Amino acid sequence: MEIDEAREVRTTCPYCGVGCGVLAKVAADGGVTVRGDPDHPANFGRLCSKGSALAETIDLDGRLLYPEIHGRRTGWDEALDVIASTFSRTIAEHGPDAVAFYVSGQLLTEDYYVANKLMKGFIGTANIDTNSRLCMASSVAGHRRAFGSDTVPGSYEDLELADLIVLVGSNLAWCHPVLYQRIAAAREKRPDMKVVLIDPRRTMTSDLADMHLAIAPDGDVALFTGLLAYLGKNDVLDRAYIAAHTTGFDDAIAAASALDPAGIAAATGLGEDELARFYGLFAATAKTVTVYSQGVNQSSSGTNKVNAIINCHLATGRIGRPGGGPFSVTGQPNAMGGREVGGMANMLAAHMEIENPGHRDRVQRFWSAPAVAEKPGLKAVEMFQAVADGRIKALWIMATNPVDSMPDADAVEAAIKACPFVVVSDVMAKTDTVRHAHVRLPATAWGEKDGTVTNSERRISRQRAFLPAPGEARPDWRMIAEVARRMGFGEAFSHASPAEIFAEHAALSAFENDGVRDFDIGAYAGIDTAGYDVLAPFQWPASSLMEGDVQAQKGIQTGRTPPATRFFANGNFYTPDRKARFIAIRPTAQTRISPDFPLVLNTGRVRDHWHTMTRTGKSPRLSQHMAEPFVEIHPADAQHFGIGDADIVRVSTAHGDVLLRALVTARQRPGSVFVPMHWTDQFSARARVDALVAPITDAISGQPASKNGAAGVERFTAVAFGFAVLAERPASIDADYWSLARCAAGWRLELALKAGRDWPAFAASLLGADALGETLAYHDVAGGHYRFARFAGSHLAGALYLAPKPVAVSRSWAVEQLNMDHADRRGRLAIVAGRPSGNRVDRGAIVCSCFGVGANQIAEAVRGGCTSVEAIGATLHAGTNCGSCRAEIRTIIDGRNLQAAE
Ligand SMILES: Nc1nc2c(c(=O)[nH]1)N[C@H]1C(S)=C(S)[C@@H](COP(=O)(O)OP(=O)(O)OC[C@H]3O[C@@H](n4cnc5c(=O)[nH]c(N)nc54)[C@H](O)[C@@H]3O)O[C@H]1N2
Ligand SMILES: Nc1nc2c(c(=O)[nH]1)N[C@H]1C(S)=C(S)[C@@H](COP(=O)(O)OP(=O)(O)OC[C@H]3O[C@@H](n4cnc5c(=O)[nH]c(N)nc54)[C@H](O)[C@@H]3O)O[C@H]1N2
Ligand code: SF4
Ligand SMILES: [Mo]
Repeated sequence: MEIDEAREVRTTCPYCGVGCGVLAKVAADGGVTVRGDPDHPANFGRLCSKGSALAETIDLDGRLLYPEIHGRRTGWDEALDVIASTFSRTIAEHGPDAVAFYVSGQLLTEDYYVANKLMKGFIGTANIDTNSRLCMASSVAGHRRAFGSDTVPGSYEDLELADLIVLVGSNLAWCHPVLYQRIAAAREKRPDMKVVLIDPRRTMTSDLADMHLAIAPDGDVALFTGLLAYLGKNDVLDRAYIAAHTTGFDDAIAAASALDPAGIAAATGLGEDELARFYGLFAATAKTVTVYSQGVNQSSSGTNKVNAIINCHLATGRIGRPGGGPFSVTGQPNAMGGREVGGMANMLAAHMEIENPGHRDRVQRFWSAPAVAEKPGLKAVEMFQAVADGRIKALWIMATNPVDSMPDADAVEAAIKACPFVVVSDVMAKTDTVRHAHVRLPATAWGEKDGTVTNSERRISRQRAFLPAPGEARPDWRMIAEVARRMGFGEAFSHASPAEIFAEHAALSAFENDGVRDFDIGAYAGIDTAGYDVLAPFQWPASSLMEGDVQAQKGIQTGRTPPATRFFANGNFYTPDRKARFIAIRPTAQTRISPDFPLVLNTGRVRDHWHTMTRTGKSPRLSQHMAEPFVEIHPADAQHFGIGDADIVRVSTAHGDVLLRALVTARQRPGSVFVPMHWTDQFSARARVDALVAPITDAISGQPASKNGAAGVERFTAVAFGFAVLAERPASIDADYWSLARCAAGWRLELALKAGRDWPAFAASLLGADALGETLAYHDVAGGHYRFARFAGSHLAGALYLAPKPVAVSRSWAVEQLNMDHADRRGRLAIVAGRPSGNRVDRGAIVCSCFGVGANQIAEAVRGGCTSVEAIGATLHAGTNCGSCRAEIRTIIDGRNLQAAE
């Protein structure tokens, strides 16, 4: 690929479903810079902390660069031949249901389209499922039940136009930060706008909320059926809309009236007065958007939660209107694109239904396919169970890391290990899943590949390459098409470029559509390579009848914003009678705790890490915010279980156990603990949270209930705690608990050990033993303290601090020492002492990752008179770039003010 060094390339962020536009530039020295695209209608120039740090994640360190068979480097031909022949032989011997693909919402639409076409149309089974099953399946199922199609009705603009935003099970401040910022900016202009947050935890998103309802786990069905009953009782209904465009209202109201206010209060864990306030606010505010995410989807009642929310919007006619509607925000950059191509086991391409013979026939004719799958395939959890019991004998995993992210992850790992043939395509050489692959295929990564993604508001944007493919890495679609060709399906997989695949996808969306299917981008069916190269972000629908609009959408390139599209303000749903369905739902209790496992286990995300950390774990900036796997526990529970802040805790369930750092905080709901999903065996000794999660799923959507498990906690009795900074990553770490994180000039390491060691030998195993370098050590045998530092010339090669209690050394200070010159002996002694000497400040835990500003500096500025986030920004720069840390800065200011008032 030719790279034009002077040019900024317009592309799209590869992280969350907000789908922000990014401008990437490669300098003459190869250095990459990124900034937000001011013309992209998702972000208008903003980027969050993860997007801003993209340039730190694209080095080739740890990349998989060549195909491998059984760990041996090989050529593409051999690898592809082995895959094609093994899949063909397995199908011939055991039938098409004996093979499967497990794919990802991080594939580009073109990759996803080809994978789905091969499996459903040519291999002839629907055994292709995706990590979107763990993510969006309940929203898809809820949409299809209510609307007859998987349609997100609204647009981001609605978040700015609303008078009330209800955030349900969504930590928007950390997981969709640019949407959060758009809401914050809108509210600055219109202070009357209200925000309600419904989450068992008081997350950073509560910073924006006028009301936080700390709901009991899975209390949402009771809350929203209660709301529907309230709307009915108080006659806050749009009767004309209900009559003209819906069916099933009476049954839904009858079911919703099952609980009286006291029953709703009991089921939701909320007070009757707060419930009345929330219901009153919802009833009184016509322009309401209800945004929901994994607190809704990842539940055994996930689909019912979605429909309980949609019922309230249908009853009030608040759907498809500017500032009004239910809004399922998507997680992955291409969760929506995957749904469009039908990448789930129970869907067909272009929003058609696998159970519908007419749809199957249409897709079969369009593809000239030999064998379109006739029944839904296995959903993710069932798929890995089928791998475990031998029904699936050949598996291809693409762009996802199920050994870490699937529930009952140890069982999933065992299934993959036992499977006769496993292919993994990934960008990294070492992940917890890649390590078990028989064939490893190197994929091109973000910045190296071309294609499209669809964001939460149905906006399709281009990802564009600005870097050459490294080693022999190839785009995913090409690997799949090559295997298809070798299996004898060459004609249907002869695409020469992603542009050709996109054109085919667009043509299928319009094929015999006539307005009966929501997903229609027929206006792009004739797109050629030149058109694809300059394709501006556009929202669907964009049918061939809307060519004029397509011209208008090109306005983006010239800075004009295209009009937002919305569905359903005037009905026209995609059910046979074009009416929406109310779903009659009765709340059911979902308590899983027991005397052995007395706490609710809730799992989710942190601000600066992405999933299994294969990319964000490379960024020193992003790795400083939360540098360790942790368990959030309420002070009352911590006291009850004898756990102190910063202790190591063993969290266990019926499925497995992990070791995590205790983070005692009143923001956590009593009776529940929260564990982030990000840490893997690559970064910690034993912190894969999905090893704890039961494979319980929603009966309708098949989505795992990853947020309401049952767990026990126990203090891990360590004789020694340790902290180290290291210039090089150690080859192995012999400790019961360890956790590694990248920092600017190396690594930082946390340790805990059950038994003592020969400490000098232990230090040498971590820091190496360069005979030429200088070492300084301090050993207080009686007190149990040992400190060790090794220098290479005037540089610090590493420092290790061991203590009988959690080590109190300032992390941010120690990390900085790796960067500094230590010719001065006093400075060297200060390192062994673990204390900043004279002029070196301790910044404290890093809050602002863009400018590396720590909590101590912010607290100091507050003491010095800064009373607002703006004042902190003016003094320290913190919070003035991406803005992702502004809520945390405000929390520090409020905390200080509280202390001052006491
Ligand atoms: N920083 C960051 N951002 C991301 C990602 C990432 O890995 N890191 N991943 C992306 C992806 S793929 C996704 S799917 C999204 C997810 O985005 P979110 O859904 O916002 O993130 P989570 O942290 O999984 O869960 C959200 C909240 O649900 C709450 N919750 C738990 N149980 C319940 C319940 O019963 N009811 C209610 N109402 N709430 C409950 C949790 O306490 C948690 O705060 O984020 C995307 N953005
Ligand atoms: N307990 C618990 N578990 C969860 C969740 C939770 O909240 N709690 N959330 C669930 C949700 S919502 C999601 S979305 C999943 C996410 O879970 P995963 O999909 O397993 O997580 P990622 O780390 O994003 O994995 C993506 C993989 O693809 C690789 N990759 C990156 N780019 C490319 C590419 O272009 N091509 C190829 N072939 N590979 C690439 C990366 O290196 C990485 O190994 O986790 C789910 N699991
Ligand atoms: S909000 Fe952040 S992570 Fe999400 S797309 Fe935008 S820049 Fe990327
Ligand atoms: Mo997700």
